[in-house]
Amino acid sequence: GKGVLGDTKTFTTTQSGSTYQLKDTTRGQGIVTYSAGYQSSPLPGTLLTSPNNIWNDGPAVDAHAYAEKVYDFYKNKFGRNSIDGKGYQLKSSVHVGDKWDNAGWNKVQMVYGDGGKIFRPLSADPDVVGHELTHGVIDKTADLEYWGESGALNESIADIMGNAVEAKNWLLGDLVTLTKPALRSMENPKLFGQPDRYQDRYKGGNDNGGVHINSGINNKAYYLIAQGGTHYGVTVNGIGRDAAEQIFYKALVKYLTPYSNFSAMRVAAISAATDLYGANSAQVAAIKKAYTAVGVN
Ligand SMILES: [Ca+2]
Ligand SMILES: [Ca+2]
Ligand SMILES: [Zn+2]
Repeated sequence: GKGVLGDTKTFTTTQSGSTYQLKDTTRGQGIVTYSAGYQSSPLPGTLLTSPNNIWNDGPAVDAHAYAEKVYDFYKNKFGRNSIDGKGYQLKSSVHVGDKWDNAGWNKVQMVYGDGGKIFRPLSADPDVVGHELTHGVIDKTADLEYWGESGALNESIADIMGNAVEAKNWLLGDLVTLTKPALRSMENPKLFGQPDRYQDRYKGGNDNGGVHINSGINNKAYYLIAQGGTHYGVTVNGIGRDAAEQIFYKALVKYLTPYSNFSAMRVAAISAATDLYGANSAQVAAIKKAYTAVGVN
C-alpha cells in the first residue's frame, strides 16, 4: 500500500472470501483499521476492505502500518503485549470528521482527522501514532491524571515513547505539520513555545493547566538524559536512547501514580534506573543532573 507521503509499505491484512480486510490478526487480539467516512460518529465506522489487497487510502495505510510498528515497539523493547499487556485490540478510525486537524486516543481506540489547515492526515507520522497509543498504555498503568503536573507528565511520556518509535530526531509531528517544522521539540522546547525549565512553567488554567505546555520541561530532561548536553550551566553525560527508554518505561509501570508531579517523576526515574543499573551507575547520575538542569529537585 501507499502512505500519505507517497511511500510504499507492507503490512498484514486478512483475506475474507473474495476481499481483503485491513485487519492484522497476528499481533495481540488484532489491529483493525476503519473509515469514519468524514464524520465524527459513529465510531469506529466501516472496516476497510480491498478487492485485490492493494491499498491506496494513504491515511488508512499509515494508521494501520504504524499501529503495527508501535505494537512491535512495545513488544520488542519492553515485552508488552499491546496497551494493556493482554493483547488489547488496536482499533483505528481514519477520515474522522470534516478535515479535522487533530488525532486522539478516545479511551477505546485511535481517531485521526484528515487535517488540511495545520496538519496533513495525522496518521502519517509514526511519533503521532506512538504518542496517542502511549496515552492508552498510561491509562492502563500509572493512569496519570490529565491535569497540571501529572497531566504534563502524561503528555511528556506520550511524546517520549512516540519519539522513540521513530528515534530519528527529537521532534514531534514533523512529518505532518504544514505551517511549521514540527509541533514540539524535545531538544529545544522553546522553539515551539514550551518552557525548558521548571521556573518558567505555565501556571494558568488553559490546556488542563498547561499539559501540552509544561510537558516541555520533562521532555528536555529526557533529551538531556538520552543525548546529553549543557543546560543552564549543568552538564549531563547522555546515556543513549535505549537505556533512557527502559528507565522511563519502568518508571511508568512501577513507580508513577495518578497524582505524581515533576518531583515524583525525578524520584521515579532514579528508582527505575537504580533497579536496572544500580545506585552508583552513570544512568542514575545522568538523571539527577538532567532534572537539576531543568530545575526539578
Ligand atoms: Ca484515567
Ligand atoms: Ca516524526
Ligand atoms: Zn497527547
